[in-house]
Amino acid sequence: MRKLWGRLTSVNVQKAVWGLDETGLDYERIDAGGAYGVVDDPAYRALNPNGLVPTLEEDGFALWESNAILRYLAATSPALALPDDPHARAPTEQWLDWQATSFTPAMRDAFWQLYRTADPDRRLIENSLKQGEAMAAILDARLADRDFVAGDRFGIADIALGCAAHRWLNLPVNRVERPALRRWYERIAARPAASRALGEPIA
Ligand SMILES: N[C@@H](CCC(=O)N[C@@H](CS)C(=O)NCC(=O)O)C(=O)O
Repeated sequence: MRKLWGRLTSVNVQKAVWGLDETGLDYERIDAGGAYGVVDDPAYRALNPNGLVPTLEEDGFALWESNAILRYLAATSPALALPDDPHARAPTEQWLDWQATSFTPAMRDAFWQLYRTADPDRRLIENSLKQGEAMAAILDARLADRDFVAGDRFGIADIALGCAAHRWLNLPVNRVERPALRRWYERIAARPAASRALGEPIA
């Protein structure tokens, strides 16, 4: 049986859940991480030495890193298949990396200070929100004249960035309104396969 390890309040687990739900594959999700623990058990560390979630496990095959899981699902499931042509495929790779290295790190301090810190540091929050706005402006501009982040159909870049946008748009702060980003988010969030991933509070 295919297993996905990870609590649904993790944005990285949400990406894997959404991806799996788009494929229609059967899987069992097992709560792990945060208050659920599990991630320090030797058996879990043998699957994922980082002690982080998510981890996908399939008959002796274990895969961690949420965007690697999305790429794997795209490689193995027609529903999420990427184009073979390098030019057609490259934007997906680019936007996946941008999510992981730019957009999500920009908002990380704001999220941690607002949700995971007893005595939040306003300066860290403000600085992080400023960086997050810069990233949101880039994504909004990208979406001004297109329905999906990469290519002409829904794909794994929309999943990765959709989960990041879900967090960004639900932070309890004032944001600049980004109409194209908002329209895209609402369109992809309405997909049936998004409901489990995006149905939980963000923390
Ligand atoms: N780059 C990794 C990051 C994984 C990660 O940081 N996961 C967090 C949750 S979002 C985690 O496991 N935190 C510890 C915990 O939940 O116990 C990925 O994309 O999968």
